Amino acid sequence: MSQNVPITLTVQLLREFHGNTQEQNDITILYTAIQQACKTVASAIRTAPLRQLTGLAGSTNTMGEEVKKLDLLANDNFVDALSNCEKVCVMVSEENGEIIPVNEENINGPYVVAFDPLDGSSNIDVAVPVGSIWSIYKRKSDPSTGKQGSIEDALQSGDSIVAAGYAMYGSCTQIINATPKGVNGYTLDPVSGEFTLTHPSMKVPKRGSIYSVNEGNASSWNSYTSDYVQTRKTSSKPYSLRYVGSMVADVHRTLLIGGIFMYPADKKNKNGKLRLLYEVNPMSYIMERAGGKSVIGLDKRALEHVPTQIHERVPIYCGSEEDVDEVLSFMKQ
Ligand code: AHM
Ligand code: MG
Repeated sequence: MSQNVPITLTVQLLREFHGNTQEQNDITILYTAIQQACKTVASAIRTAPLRQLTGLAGSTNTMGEEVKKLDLLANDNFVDALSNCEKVCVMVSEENGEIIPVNEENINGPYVVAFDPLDGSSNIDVAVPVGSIWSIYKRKSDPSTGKQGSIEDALQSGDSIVAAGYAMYGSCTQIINATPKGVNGYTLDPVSGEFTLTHPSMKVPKRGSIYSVNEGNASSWNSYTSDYVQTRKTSSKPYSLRYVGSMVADVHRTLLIGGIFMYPADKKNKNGKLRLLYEVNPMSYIMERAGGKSVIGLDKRALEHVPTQIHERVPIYCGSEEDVDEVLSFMKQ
């Protein structure tokens, strides 16, 4: 009698990186660290009001944003887990102004990880879904030199991503992860403590019926964004507007049921609000691997853009292929 044996994220990664034993070993270990950090953050979020973990930490980060207690907890967990896993030479976090070196004994690590430890901070205290986002790159420098990973290792275009994913701390805890083999979704099983495959081979629908954008910024959008949104609202089959304000939740919905997620440039945010390395690139990589599109401007895929600063911001339009193509047609006009 055959029984369905659950497939864990770890088992799936071993399959996806089969054929290159070193890479398979390194990535699986690196993901053990990521999974550990996600589980700790998920647990802290679920019990935050009981453990006095809601509210502000009383400091601001280098971008002048107020830091929440859970931002710090999440960042510490990601930094500690990745710094000690021996597979990472340098990290970039939304919460740290500079690149984060790893422990001296681990500087030969073959990978660079850029992450937003807790995305959607403004939603933390109202129990709306938030998440963690990451992208993983091979280091550019030679590990045998015995030198720390550097900013040059971190400033790579998204086309160099080896794997990227996000955890969403919502009604359940899920990880969506993309590799060159495709996109798979895993749900944290509270009984086994494992991220278990529940959404195999995810594909974003070719077209959706939802647009997702902070429409409060509409008066300072560029004309093509305004014209596109107006068309979506006044066509014979108007789209619905859904906007959580947590990128993970808005992109997750777009991935599952299609449509478009945007954070355009506006008069206040001249390059948009979202950061390339740890928000735009991982989500764009996931979207493309799932058959969707993600652009930062006319005929410019997000993943092509080579950053010059670790906290560089870019506009983003991502989601279903036909919906992104429609925005591009407005850009061309
Ligand atoms: P954060 O990383 O500081 O939480 O900011 C990023 C968040 C995204 O999750 C979300 O898409 C966006 O900011 C929402 O911004 P706004 O409130 O301007 O609509
Ligand atoms: Mg963020």
